[in-house]
Amino acid sequence: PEQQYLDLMRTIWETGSERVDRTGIGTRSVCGSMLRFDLGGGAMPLLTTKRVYWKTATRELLWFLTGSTNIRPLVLQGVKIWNEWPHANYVRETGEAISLDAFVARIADDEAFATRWGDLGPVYGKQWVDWPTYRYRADGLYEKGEGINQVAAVIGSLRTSPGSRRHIIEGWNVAELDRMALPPCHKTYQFHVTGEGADARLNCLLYQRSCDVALGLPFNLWSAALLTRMIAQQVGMQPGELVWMGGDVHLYLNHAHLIEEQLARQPQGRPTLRITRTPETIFGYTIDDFVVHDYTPLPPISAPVAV
Ligand code: THF
Repeated sequence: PEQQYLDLMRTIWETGSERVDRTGIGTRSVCGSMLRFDLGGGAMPLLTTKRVYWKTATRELLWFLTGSTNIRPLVLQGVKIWNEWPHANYVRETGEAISLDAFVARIADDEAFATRWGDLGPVYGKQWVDWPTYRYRADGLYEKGEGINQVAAVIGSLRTSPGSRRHIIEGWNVAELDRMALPPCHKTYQFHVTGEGADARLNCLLYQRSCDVALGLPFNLWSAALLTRMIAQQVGMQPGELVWMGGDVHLYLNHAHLIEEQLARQPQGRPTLRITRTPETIFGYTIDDFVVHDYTPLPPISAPVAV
């Protein structure tokens, strides 16, 4: 299964079209790609050709499910993956030349500062569990309605009408894109059920509009598979297949050392995930509920994230 990832990486590196992207770093990019992973038997798309910090990715997913869009809860858990964006925003808006580390320390120490400067806008967490709605009044104006919890709704629809073709969690709220630090990359999750009763299997198709194959995709695959496992557990189904589809699928030019090193490595066995407890709801999981077995990856390969 991991070979698909390595093949994709090689294809982009060897044949991708080179261009300058939003970040100014430059990428090699292809349009459209698909990966498929069987999640049966506890299998997870967890790369072994470099160490992937699956607990970090798991904490991020649990943070999405809380509805939070502020980096502070992540910072307090030592998760650094979203820090660059609020830092860049702070430096741009205030002109203060504060280092990333000093900025992050302030987010941790000063709650009011974090409230003002640690928010990413209405990103994943907000859209997943509290998508805004509007109630139109008789006079033609409208007021704010109840938010929609898409995750809870999908769990409900999987239980009541498993054969539905509308089991969708959508992050791309067109009206709010301009207030997001970054519009969603992994934007649409569609769930699909095959088989019935005790044999029912939950499949997930993720459409990702933009994909940083070297840094982001290992996290994105883990998280999508984990979300599928959690939802399957909640609705009493077996995990089926994860189908990943990418739109602009790219490698950053400053990740060359990572790419060359990783492509020279061989996959190391088949890691599995055990979920040790079934919480009452999808919102009740904690980091300690997840145990990974048989994960003996090759060493991490660090590379800078493009902001
Ligand atoms: N922007 C870009 N350019 N790439 C991305 O992967 C990305 N994301 C999220 C939003 N914007 C993105 C942020 N997710 C790492 C991993 C995921 C991220 C951001 C950064 C990262 O640096 N990973 C390192 C270290 C991990 C750690 O220190 O815990 C790694 O080696 O994996 C993709 O959705």
